[in-house]
Amino acid sequence: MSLNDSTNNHPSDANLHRYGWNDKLDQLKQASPYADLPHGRIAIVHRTCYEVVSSHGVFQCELAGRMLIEKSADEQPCTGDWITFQPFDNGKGIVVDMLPRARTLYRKKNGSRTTKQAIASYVDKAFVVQSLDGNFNPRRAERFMVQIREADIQPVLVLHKAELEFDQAHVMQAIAHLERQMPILRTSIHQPDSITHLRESILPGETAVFVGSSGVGKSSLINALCKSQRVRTSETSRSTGKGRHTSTRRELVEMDGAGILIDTPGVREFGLATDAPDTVDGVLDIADFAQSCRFADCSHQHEPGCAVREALDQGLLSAQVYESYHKLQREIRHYTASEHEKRRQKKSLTKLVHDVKKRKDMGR
Ligand SMILES: Nc1nc2c(ncn2[C@@H]2O[C@H](COP(=O)(O)OP(=O)(O)O)[C@@H](O)[C@H]2O)c(=O)[nH]1
Ligand SMILES: [Mg+2]
Ligand SMILES: [Zn+2]
Repeated sequence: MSLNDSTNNHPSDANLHRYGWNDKLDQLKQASPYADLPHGRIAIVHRTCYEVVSSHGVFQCELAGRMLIEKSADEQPCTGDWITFQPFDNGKGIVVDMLPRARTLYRKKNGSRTTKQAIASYVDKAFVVQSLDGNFNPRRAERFMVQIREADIQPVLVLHKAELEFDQAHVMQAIAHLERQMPILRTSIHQPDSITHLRESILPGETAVFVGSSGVGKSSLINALCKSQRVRTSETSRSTGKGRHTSTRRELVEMDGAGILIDTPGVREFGLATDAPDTVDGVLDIADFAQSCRFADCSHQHEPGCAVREALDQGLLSAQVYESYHKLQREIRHYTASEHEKRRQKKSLTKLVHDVKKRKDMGR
């Protein structure tokens, strides 16, 4: 294939900048052993096939065997990753390398204690969508926010279906601490101004991921931002009145004007996969209190001179947020401990293999 081939409906070289390609990425690529091959961004991950957007069109790629072997599941490319690939004539190709990851959103996989899963990479903003028809849950939002902040991504809380009736005072009071830490938007597909506002919060070349439970309206929001219908939404089933869940994959689309949007299927559980307990202080807005604790390593439980507990007693900090703080800290400690254990086991296995090999060599 001639690499100068370019089909009309595919991004040209310059247009990959709209997908977030920049000088820094270019330098990373030039420093890699595959600098001569074309690069692209993962738009969709199917079971074993990766849809790659490149300046030569969209390619259906498979992973090079070496990448399958050398990389664990969470290290293999996910939506939003930048890769280099060997193209073939028929729009097919092989992913041979991946540029170093940045700003990747992970989560802990359901049912496992430690295995983490990469959700999206090279993300600038993460919109945590909750709908005001019963999905609103500040504890769930906090959990998302911690994981997002930890990845150096800017979190934004989106309270969607805002045209519905809801208890304003209750909602505002429950998110007061989050509101001091991050932007909060209220949106509805029935309120065009709110969609315009949302669109304006995503800058040209930026990548925004939408996360939240199934049925909250993530795909509808993305379609509203794209004008032309881009991703599948669940239409409310007439018989049950509930939305059917249709998104099963993470999908990257270009917003009208500028910006890249990543839709995600709803996740029921968003387990923390982070070992940075300090992030929790920031998100829950208790860092300022914690600074005044008598002991620098105060756990804010039983220590004398704990300014966090004092704030709790004075009603400056809500009991729910205080409890949430300890719950998230416990979860992070568990995750960190099992990661350490995993690493230790891997190390001793490597040593065992090494020792056996050495003994065999000596016996020769
Ligand atoms: N009332 C109301 N319903 C909405 C709004 N946005 C989306 N929906 C409905 O919510 C349901 C789930 O939407 P969908 O975009 O598929 O949610 P997703 O699972 O988060 O992607 C569908 O029936 C939509 O029509 C909104 O602003 N207000
Ligand atoms: Mg969806
Ligand atoms: Zn304290």
